[in-house]
Amino acid sequence: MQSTRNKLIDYLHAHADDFISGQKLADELGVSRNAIWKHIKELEKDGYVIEAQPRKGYQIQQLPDKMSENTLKWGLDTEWLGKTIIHKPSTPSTQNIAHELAREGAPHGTIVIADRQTGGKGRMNRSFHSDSDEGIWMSLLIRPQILPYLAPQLTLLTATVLAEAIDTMFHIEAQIKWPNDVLIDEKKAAGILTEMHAEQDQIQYVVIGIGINVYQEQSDFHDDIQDKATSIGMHTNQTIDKQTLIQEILKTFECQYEAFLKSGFPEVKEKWEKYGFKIGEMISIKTMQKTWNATFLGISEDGALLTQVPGKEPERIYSAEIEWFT
Ligand code: BTX
Repeated sequence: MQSTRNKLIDYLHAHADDFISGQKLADELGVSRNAIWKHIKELEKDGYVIEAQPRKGYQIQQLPDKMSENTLKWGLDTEWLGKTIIHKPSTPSTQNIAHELAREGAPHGTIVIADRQTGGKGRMNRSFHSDSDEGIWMSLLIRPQILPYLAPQLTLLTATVLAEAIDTMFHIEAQIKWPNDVLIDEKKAAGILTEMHAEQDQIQYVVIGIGINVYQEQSDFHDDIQDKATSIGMHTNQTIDKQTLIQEILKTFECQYEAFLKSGFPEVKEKWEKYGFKIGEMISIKTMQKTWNATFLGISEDGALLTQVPGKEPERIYSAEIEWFT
């Protein structure tokens, strides 16, 4: 259920060109005029700029600079993704909160987002630097009706969503390093961590963690990633509004996810390969058992890395680290 406050923001936003009388707002929202006045005062405390004119009513002028559940929802053009948003100024990891919420039964499409994380997680217990508010750190909780073995395809889908959103909004050519790194100019601008809770043949839920470097300068990155990390801001002169970027990502994700459920992986594969990095080139593949070199052919119709050692049959790799020869 939407709170009165959210309804008020939505209503003022939808009528941002007009002044709306207190009486009209009270009628629309089914509360007293006095309650409307109190909510307006609360919104102003949160940084909303609302003009109030005698006899004309209220008009919203400006959103607060700082991110909140409300500002994220304002203008979010999705059907189900982000209808519930949990925003934290600081937290160890949005993944942890999303898992907790999922276990408590939070709905499909819930988003957890933090200004900064003190214990950002990467894959295989690696850490993901996200201890400043210069990036986007969020987790999407979804409950897909697909078989568990297909879940890795969601990581590939998310990577195409990020590459496409960056491309659409900033005309930056992003690329994807299999399976989950989004690169700009061969350096990592975003990472994805997909975690799943499932039984043999049924997914309970999936949490997709997305970390995007947005405003950092090169010197802002920790020493260990100085030569391999980059941010969107380093590649555009455009002013970047984090909230608009988040909304674009959510909208694109929802759209591609729906298409994926309807038509399966082929469309995702096609998009992924459009952004795929070093397709057709030699790569070094490392698994727990061995390291070898092969040509990177693309991804298979189930999302595996498709490689070929010269003179041998193409091979599908489902889990490995890869390196490129420069
Ligand atoms: P990954 O294991 O592919 O990448 C982690 C590796 O990336 C690190 O070992 C380091 O070398 C490098 N790295 C660390 N921080 C950054 C950074 N800010 N930019 C570029 N490279 C970096 C990628 O894992 C998965 C990242 C998911 C992060 C999101 S943020 C929201 C959610 N919450 C959370 O704790 N994790 C996810």
